[in-house]
Amino acid sequence: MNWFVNDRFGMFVHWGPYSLAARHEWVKTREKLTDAQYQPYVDHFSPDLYDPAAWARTARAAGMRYAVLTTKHHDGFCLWDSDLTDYKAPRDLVEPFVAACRAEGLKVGFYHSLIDWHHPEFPVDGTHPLRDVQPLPERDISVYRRYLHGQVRELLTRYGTVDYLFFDFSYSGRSEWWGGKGPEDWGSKELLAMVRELQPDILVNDRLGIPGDFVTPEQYQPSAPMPSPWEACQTLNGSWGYDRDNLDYKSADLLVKMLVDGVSKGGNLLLNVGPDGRGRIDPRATALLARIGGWMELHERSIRGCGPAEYPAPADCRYTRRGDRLYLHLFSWPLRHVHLPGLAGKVRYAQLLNDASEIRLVSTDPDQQAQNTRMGGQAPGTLTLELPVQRP
Ligand code: FUL
Repeated sequence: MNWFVNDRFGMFVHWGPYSLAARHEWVKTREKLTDAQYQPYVDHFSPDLYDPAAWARTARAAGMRYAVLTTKHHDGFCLWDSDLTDYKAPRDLVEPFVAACRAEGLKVGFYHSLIDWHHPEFPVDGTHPLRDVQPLPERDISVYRRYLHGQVRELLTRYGTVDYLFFDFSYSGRSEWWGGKGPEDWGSKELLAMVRELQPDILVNDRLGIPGDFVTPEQYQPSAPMPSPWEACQTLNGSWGYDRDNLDYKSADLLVKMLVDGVSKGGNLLLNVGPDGRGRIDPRATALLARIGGWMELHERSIRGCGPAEYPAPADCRYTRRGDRLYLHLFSWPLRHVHLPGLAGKVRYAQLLNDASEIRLVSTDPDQQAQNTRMGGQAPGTLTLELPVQRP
């Protein structure tokens, strides 16, 4: 867990034939496409601009310290040269990804879909593109289960150390629509045991339907610290796969706030990019990551190795803490003063992180503070900071 809770920030990469459709990675099932209708994207998946070194540099410059690639998404298409299927990229795309991550000092992560809309023995459920085709011959999930285990074995024995594995996903509740697939269907216990045997130090997520090393809130920020290590995965624009006409991008400001918010509650952020069909990360995404990187350059110390603080943060603020350093993040900039309950007498020195300039402590004396009406009669024990005239 050490690297994971220290690094805090990683890059998720969703990439595959759906990137050519360019309208969300679930396109095959959303539009109920048959294999034949999906095949043009497979046939034309020939990413001539694939440059994983550039991806890794982009991640590193954004302040990310690990990267997670979709080895296979729900469409079943494999990005590596699997011996177990021909439904795969014309060359191994995973190997150069791993090499590029290592060269940039990024930890290596694989995403691997449990769901497979291509495998002939994967049962048709409510999420399957063929859900309305009747009748379909019975399917035998034990055949698929063997295939799944075999492919995970390939991934964990061919590329040296793999630091992280994101399985996706088991169903809970709403079982009629989801088909109720879970741990027995995937052979989760055996699969996890094999993973741990092949890669003893690997971190595995919770989506096998049995406990893993960390939990994975998806596209939301938990409202409070969670009992186990966690990582929120978030999109830039609501889609994981390249979604050309979706212009609904989050701002860099919001993305930084999401990172800070997560760390203040003891969590990581896995932020997604969806490269296009040629292998390039969309310039709109690159620009956002560069802006996050600019912030990280100056504020990394308030993220890396940090976690929650025991003090209640004032409205629209977050604390992150590492040892005896407390970092206060102001999500909106108040007029000149910020009041910090419970901190009077506890802070020796305060400074702005971006330029190391001193922040004056207005009063650290609890008695004096209680009478200080100029500061709006703050509760005893409140520390008041005097902020710069202008937001830096
Ligand atoms: C979900 C998947 O269905 C999405 O396509 C995406 O991969 C996300 C990270 O997990 O469950």
